[in-house]
Amino acid sequence: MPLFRRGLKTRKARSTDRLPPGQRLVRGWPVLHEGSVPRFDPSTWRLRVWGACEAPLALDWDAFSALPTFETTQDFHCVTTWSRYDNRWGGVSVQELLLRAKPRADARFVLLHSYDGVGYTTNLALSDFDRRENLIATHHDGAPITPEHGGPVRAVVHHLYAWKSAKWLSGIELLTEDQRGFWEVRGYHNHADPWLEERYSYME
Ligand SMILES: Nc1nc2c(c(=O)[nH]1)N[C@H]1C(S)=C(S)[C@@H](COP(=O)(O)O)O[C@H]1N2
Ligand SMILES: [Mo]
Repeated sequence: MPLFRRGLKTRKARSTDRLPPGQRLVRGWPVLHEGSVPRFDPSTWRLRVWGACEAPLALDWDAFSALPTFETTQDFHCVTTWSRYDNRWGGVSVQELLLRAKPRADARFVLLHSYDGVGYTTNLALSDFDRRENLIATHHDGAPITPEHGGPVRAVVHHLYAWKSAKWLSGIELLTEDQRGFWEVRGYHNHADPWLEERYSYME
């Protein structure tokens, strides 16, 4: 039995509902990452999908750029407590790639790999990654994603804290067993749902 009748919900309550607990809204777009911004070389970059899949991929820039794209507007929540509303992302659907790579029936997890100097990785359940609104993004608010924001290609998984959205993406590894990524082995939560405030690993 709900404590309050639905009809009593105010407009203010509805907009507050958009901000996950412990977060604050920012107007700009902070830049956050470990290490320095890597140089992108279109002649050597590949987007690889490998591991527990039937048709591993190694797409070069031209092949990746030829894939169908879509746009979606989403909020972005960083575990350091800033949230940015209405990010208009453009890029390739994660599902578009997975359709081609054909994950095996026993694939249950993914580890995303970046081509930066720290070897950033982040892990997700395949069910969190394989969602229609997730992207391998190339555009933000209509413009190509800048290098400091992970351009030209980054992951975007908006329903989890933003550290799951790997910048400078070069690899998607399909796994049968979960394998913690860069922050997940350094005390951050394995799942990272901002609505449940899954910030740190001691909360697991
Ligand atoms: N390769 C890489 N990706 C990364 C990070 C990083 O350090 N390295 N930081 C993550 C974190 S903690 C956040 S909040 C977002 C920040 O994205 P932005 O800098 O575009 O706002 O990128 C995520 N992706
Ligand atoms: Mo973050």
